[in-house]
Amino acid sequence: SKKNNIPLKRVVENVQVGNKSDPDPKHEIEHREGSHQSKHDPEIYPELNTKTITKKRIIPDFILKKIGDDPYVGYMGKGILMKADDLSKTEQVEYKEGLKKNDFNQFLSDLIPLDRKLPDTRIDECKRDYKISALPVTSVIICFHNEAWSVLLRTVHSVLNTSPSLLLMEIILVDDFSTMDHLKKPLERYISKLAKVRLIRTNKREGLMRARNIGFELASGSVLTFLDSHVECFGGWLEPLLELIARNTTVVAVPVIEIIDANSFGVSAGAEITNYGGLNLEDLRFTWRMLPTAEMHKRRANPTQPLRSPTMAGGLFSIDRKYFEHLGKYDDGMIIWGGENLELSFRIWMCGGSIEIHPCSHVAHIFRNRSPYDWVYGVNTVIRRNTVRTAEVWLDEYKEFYYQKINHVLGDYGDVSARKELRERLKCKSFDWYVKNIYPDLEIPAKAVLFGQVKSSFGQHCLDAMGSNKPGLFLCHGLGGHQFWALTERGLLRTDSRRCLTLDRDDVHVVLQSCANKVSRLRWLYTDDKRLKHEDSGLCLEMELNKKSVSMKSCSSMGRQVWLFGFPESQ
Ligand code: LR7
Ligand code: MN
Repeated sequence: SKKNNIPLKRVVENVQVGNKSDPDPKHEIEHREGSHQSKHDPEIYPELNTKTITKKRIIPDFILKKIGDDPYVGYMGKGILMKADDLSKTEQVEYKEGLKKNDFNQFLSDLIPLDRKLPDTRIDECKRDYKISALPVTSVIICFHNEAWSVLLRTVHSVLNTSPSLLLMEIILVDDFSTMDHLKKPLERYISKLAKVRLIRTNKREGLMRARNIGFELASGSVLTFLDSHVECFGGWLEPLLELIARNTTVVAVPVIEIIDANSFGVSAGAEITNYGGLNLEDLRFTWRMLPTAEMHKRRANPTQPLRSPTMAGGLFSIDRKYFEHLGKYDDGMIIWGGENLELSFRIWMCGGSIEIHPCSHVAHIFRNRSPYDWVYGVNTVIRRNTVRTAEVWLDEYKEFYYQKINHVLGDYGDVSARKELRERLKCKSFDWYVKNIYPDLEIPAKAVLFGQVKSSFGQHCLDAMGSNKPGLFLCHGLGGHQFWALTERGLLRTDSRRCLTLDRDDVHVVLQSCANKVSRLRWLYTDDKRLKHEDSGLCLEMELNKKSVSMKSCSSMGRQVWLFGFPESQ
């Protein structure tokens, strides 16, 4: 491992002090692959001289201006705000291609050294010596599908550079059937020079759950540390996680997840825990929850204390290897992406373990709005399958919230009997126990008197939350989701557990607002003649002639004010 660190240090020096033959080292770097390394250590990086992967990158002038006196682009996690207009025509083509392929700014990432430094933002109490010899050794497992070169290798180098070598058994890269050329031979050649880094490939697209299980099979460290393929670790991230597990092997240890901005590649860095893992019962999706200010203040009395979290985001955590196996690894009936993070979270808590976020451990992750890769079966089918598997095995009676929302269209979710047996065998507690003991703040959606879609009496169109706060009309699809509405006992018309239908202050436009707002403005009456009457204003919901929008009008006998509640069978 020392071997790894020496040339890497030089990379920074190289970029900092420059190469004598190049008067302006910042202006021209051979990049993408951190290839400046080859100049200094052809023994270790001979392949970087080959044509396949060496590519000259010229740093655009406007970026040079922006970095000023910094030794290189992205130094200390600093971001660069940029847009296509800042670039030359040819650069624009690359920039746009990079965005399209990755949904992050690959063009900029390619200009940032693979071993850029990040600041140390930890609170002082975290900066202590750890008793390395008393900590377990970890295998780091990173699975990826079609990841960008500079992003993947920055992840690898960051792990190598920030982990005490005595604690790092190996890094196992699991290539989940990528198709990109740079991930073939070039990657093999590159990592063959890095001690401790191994690469295994799946024979078909497995999805991240099975790919991680494959990584587990190969791992020999006593702890497994899973990471996404686009992260950067802060110094000191690993020791606190391993220490938690050293004390208790049923603790699943999670770092504070910082943000790498998908466009500027700036790394935000905090010191404290500001968020923890939550859950939306109706969508059965992971959500971030803010730690209340009072809680944050309380934590300052003992700032290095880990925070127990009801769920985890899923991407970054350490777990004892034997415990992971005992718990049943990942559900191998799950595919591609989604759902496994909650499934594992429930499993850990309900079967006797715990999830703890350590405030001294920080890892940054590229957050993006969309995953650009091929979902093989379609994104909705994939997520629904994994989520239904989770609900069937772990949610007990609480699964009804989700099932109601998807109109009980469960789709093909495969066979879950082995997972149910696992739950029996481990004598896990009920979901109700989990809610009451681990997640008492969980928002339980208000009971509905009527629910389903809200369909115009003219037949085709349904009230649709449109994924925004301005609902409109859309062709009915019968799958719930944005077309799910529930009229509660108190007369609130909600689309999810938080957002309710109400009128804008102008009393004309229909909007979604927090269900916690003043209740008199939120109340609706579903009349005997099937009108939706807003109590406060006395107005009725009416379909516009364009059949795309709704607005509030004086109540009348017009058919455009008649709405049918429920799901297709009952309409
Ligand atoms: O078919 C696939 N095969 C893969 O190997 C699909 C994905 N992957 C890899 C992919 O290359 C990446 O490394 O799996 C990883 C996760 O996929 P992302 O990064 O596209 O998605 P994400 O960051 O939104 O993923 C979050 O939710 C997922 C649900 O299945 C997983 O739990 C991810 O690990 C999780 N990531 C995090 O928790 C990081 C923190 C961000 C948050 C929230
Ligand atoms: Mn990710």
